[in-house]
Order: sequence, then C-alpha cells, then structure tokens
Amino acid sequence: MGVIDLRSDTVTKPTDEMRQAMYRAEVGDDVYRDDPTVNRLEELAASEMGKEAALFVASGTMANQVAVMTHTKRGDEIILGENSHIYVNEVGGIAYLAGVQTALVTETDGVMDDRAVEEKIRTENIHFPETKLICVENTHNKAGGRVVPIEAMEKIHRVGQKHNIPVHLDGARIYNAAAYLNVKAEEIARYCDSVNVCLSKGLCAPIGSVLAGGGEFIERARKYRKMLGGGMRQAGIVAAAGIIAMEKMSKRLGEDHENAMFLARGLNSLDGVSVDIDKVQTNLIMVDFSAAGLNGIQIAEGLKPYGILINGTPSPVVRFAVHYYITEEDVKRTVQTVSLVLNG
Ligand code: TLP
Repeated sequence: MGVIDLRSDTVTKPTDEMRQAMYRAEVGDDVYRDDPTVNRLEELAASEMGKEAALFVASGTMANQVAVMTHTKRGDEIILGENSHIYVNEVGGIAYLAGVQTALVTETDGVMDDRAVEEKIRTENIHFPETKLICVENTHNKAGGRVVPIEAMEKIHRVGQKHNIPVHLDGARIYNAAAYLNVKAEEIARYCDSVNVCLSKGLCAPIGSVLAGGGEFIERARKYRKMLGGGMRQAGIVAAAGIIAMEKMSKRLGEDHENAMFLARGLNSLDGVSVDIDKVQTNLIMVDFSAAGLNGIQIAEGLKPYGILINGTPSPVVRFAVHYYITEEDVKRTVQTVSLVLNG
C-alpha cells in the first residue's frame, strides 16, 4: 500500500507530462532574458493574473519577500494578518531582508476587516513610520484554506487606493480560491497591485512561483530577485512544468476540494474528532482531536506506521492537505485508519 501524504500540497511531484515538457524545454540564460520558456511562463502568468508583467522566482517565500522589498524601503510599516504566512512562516524575512515593521490585524476565517486595516494606517506624524503596503492571503493557509470573498478583497483594495497604499496578495493558492468561487483568477487578482502565485503546491510543478504586477514594479522586483540569488539561468527546465501547472492543473482543483470535503465528513463522523464542515471550502481541512484528548504529534505518530503522513504539532487541531495524489480510496483508508488509531 502506498503512502498517503497529507502533510501539505507542496509534496506533489511533477506529473509525467511535466517531466516530458521539462526534458524538451527550450532554454537560455534567463538573467539575459534569453530563456524562451521562462519568458512564455511570465507572459502566461501576467495574462492569467490580469497584470502587465510577471517574474518567475524560486518559491512562494521568495515571491512574497521580493514583493515586500520592492513595495517598501527600510523602516516602513506594512499591514498584514497576524496569521498570515508572510508574518508567521517566512523566517522573519520581512524584518531581515526588507527591514520593515509590522502592524498586525486579526483575521476572522482568514479575512481582515477593511475598517481594521484602515485603522492601522499611520497618519503623518514625525514620530511615526510610513505605512507602505497591505498584504492579503487568499486562500488563507492557517485558516484552513478559507477563501477571502471578492467583496472583502475589493474593500481592502479600496482602502489602499484611498490612502495610496498598494496591496500585495499572497495568492499561493489563488487557483483554489478561483475554483471555489468559480471565477477566473484575475477576478481575484484585480483587487491587488501584486500577486504571488505558487506553482509547486497543488498544481504539481516541482519548483517555483510567479510574482505578477505592474511593468515598472516587476522591473524593480527583477533586481531584488537577483540580489537574493534568484537569477536562475536556464530556469526554463522548471518553468516548463510551471506552464502546465497554470494552463492545465489549475483547472482540476475542484476534484481536490471534493475529496477534501469527503475527508472532512468522514473524519467528522468519528467519535472524538470534529471538523467544522461549514468552514471547509478548498483543499485544506482543520481537524480537531480535543474530544479524543489527543494532540497533533500523537495523531501523526499513530498514523505513521500505517503509511499516512500528517504534520503534527502540539495543538489538538491538525491540518490535513488534500492534493492531486490523494484519491477517493486514500480518503477512505485515512478515515478508517484514524478510527483504528483512536480506538486502538
Ligand atoms: N506553505 C507551506 C508551509 O510553508 C507552511 C505549506 O505547507 O502550506 N504563502 C502561503 C499561503 C503558503 O502556504 C506558502 C507555503 C508560501 C507562501 C511559501 O511558499 P514556498 O514554500 O514555495 O516558499
């Protein structure tokens, strides 16, 4: 029996079609902008996001960090969610690399209230830093793959426009949000000035993200990417997989969402386990084992001998990530095994 890896959608390996495309990819030195495959991916990403230009980078973290560096100068302040990936999970890069400080807003189900955002904007005062960026995350990882509704995106963008502050979207999983909302990704990206799109999560590319935005912004971002060592030369080898990720794999995420709902319902039916079904929207589900008196580490250890992997933390609430390589059969086996572990 194969391993069922629910730790993250980042574990997805490239498909055979991607491997073929990578083998055949036409390449060149991308620092000279000579890589036709990278150029094609960047044009595709710009068009998919409805932006003037895009930049292929090594990871979602690099896309977000380059975006913050490009939008700000040292000592500026940025507004972002207290559970956002940029704040929680990027090794303090915004402090270390961009040299900015943060004004945090509490999210509700991944959504920041636009009035709370506006209240954080600094007024002119000799003592204050300047607010130079607002960051939004959609779908929201720590909220369990929750989708930020278009209206909420629009309201925050309007606040930004009113105060002349750009909005950066960490759209690592923007295609999951688009699939849930049944809109094109550009309908979501419309309400931001720059957007990070990850190709290496549920879309199965082995490496890479794209940062999309205005033409002048992307020109400056290109320099910061180089500064971080992200000028990747014959990067077309990996960009080739990225093209398939965007053109093809983005169109099938609804299947992952169905399997995630199937898993959520199955786990929720077990004694000692609870999943708030109403909150399940995309491919990430948050499963609460408090009633069983167990935490994530114990659940992860219990499942591992059966070939089922999750990322356990000391919290009783555990994230299960569904992706391309999780089938309906895997979902059934997972539910049965969790039941066995709880009752064994
Ligand atoms: N998220 C990873 C871990 O870093 C937590 C995961 O397993 O979910 N933005 C968001 C919203 C993300 O979820 C991630 C990765 C990133 C950015 C960073 O992308 P990478 O891993 O490519 O640097």
